Amino acid sequence: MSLPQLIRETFLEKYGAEPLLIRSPGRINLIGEHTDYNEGYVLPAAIDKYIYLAFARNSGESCRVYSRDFEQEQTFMLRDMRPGTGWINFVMGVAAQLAKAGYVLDGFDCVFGGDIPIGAGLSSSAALENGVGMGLSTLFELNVDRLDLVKYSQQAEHEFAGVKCGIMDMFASMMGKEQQAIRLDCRSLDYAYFPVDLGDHQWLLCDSRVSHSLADSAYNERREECRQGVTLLQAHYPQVSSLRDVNYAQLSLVKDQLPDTVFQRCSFVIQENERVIQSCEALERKDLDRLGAYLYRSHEGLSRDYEVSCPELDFLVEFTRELPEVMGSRMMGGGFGGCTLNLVKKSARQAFIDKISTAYDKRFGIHLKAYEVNAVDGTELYFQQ
Ligand code: GAF
Repeated sequence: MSLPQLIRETFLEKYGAEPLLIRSPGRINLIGEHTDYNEGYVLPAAIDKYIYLAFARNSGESCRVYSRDFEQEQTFMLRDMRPGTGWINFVMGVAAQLAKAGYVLDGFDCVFGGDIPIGAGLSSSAALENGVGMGLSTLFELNVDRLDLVKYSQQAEHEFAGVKCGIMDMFASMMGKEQQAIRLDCRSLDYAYFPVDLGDHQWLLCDSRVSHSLADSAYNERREECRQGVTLLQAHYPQVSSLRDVNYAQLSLVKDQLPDTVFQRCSFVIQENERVIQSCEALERKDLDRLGAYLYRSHEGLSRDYEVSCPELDFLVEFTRELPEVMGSRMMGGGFGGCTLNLVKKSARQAFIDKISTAYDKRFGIHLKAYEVNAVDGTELYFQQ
């Protein structure tokens, strides 16, 4: 049975009504890490790993939600939506944002499940939040604008999950397009699509299968360090309102006035922003040498200056450096675990997976997982009777 069928069947079994189905994808990010909350640029794509969500109204004011992956049901009342524990926050958080924006909701039931690996940095939570927003908008005929849904997903993450994330993950999952990456300006939210077709090369994910527990706290800490950087920079450059407004030469001029750590964080973000723009040019020209070099430089910065990598991710990236079939590699997403993104020659794909898996297993005793992913359309109504 396919995944959407399974979700529908589970819904029928548990709640006895015919549901509508939403499909919501995870995302990769080609380059532009930790730039979104600094009002910079990112280059993500929605991928063919999904969460499916089934929804139907019920006649009460309570909402019953069943996670197929966790085999667990949680309920909440619409008149009492407050941060709880675990995955229900991603559902309740979005319902609460819709209610706050004045949309009228009634009781509903929901079943969801998917094949986006959890904790692998592929944004299963953003996919879930977007799926809930789209599902409730469809179910209650609210006609909420897609960009507003993206913002509600982000707010849900801030207020209910406690992670002060940027907008990239939910934007990519909602606005994705087949075969395309999205260059997003996270300040204006202007965006443009870029073909990801790379001829005889492909994108390949290596899942380190580690997820270090400091990820959320360190993420919020990095955000705070960047904010401090902006405040200090404003003393010299009053027109600056985010790191996006500063170039590396300007930053270097005031290096002595900044704490070392703050300088390091700012210097990474400023250079990463430039790499996004340059990577788009390289993609357009199909210049894989250049693109690959930017990936490696991005990883160096994330590891050394932004300090969000970990030994497992560093190993996976370093291992590829001597392999002629790999053009570039870097850690992807928030950091401290999850996947590396690799630009690999298609014909050497399996040999590469074998080599890197053996080496990783030998070094860390962990069985790596490799995922081949394709760029797809964003969150959408999948089925409605
Ligand atoms: C996480 C966040 F959710 C994103 O907003 C982004 O900041 C990313 O880390 C790092 O680029 O996925």
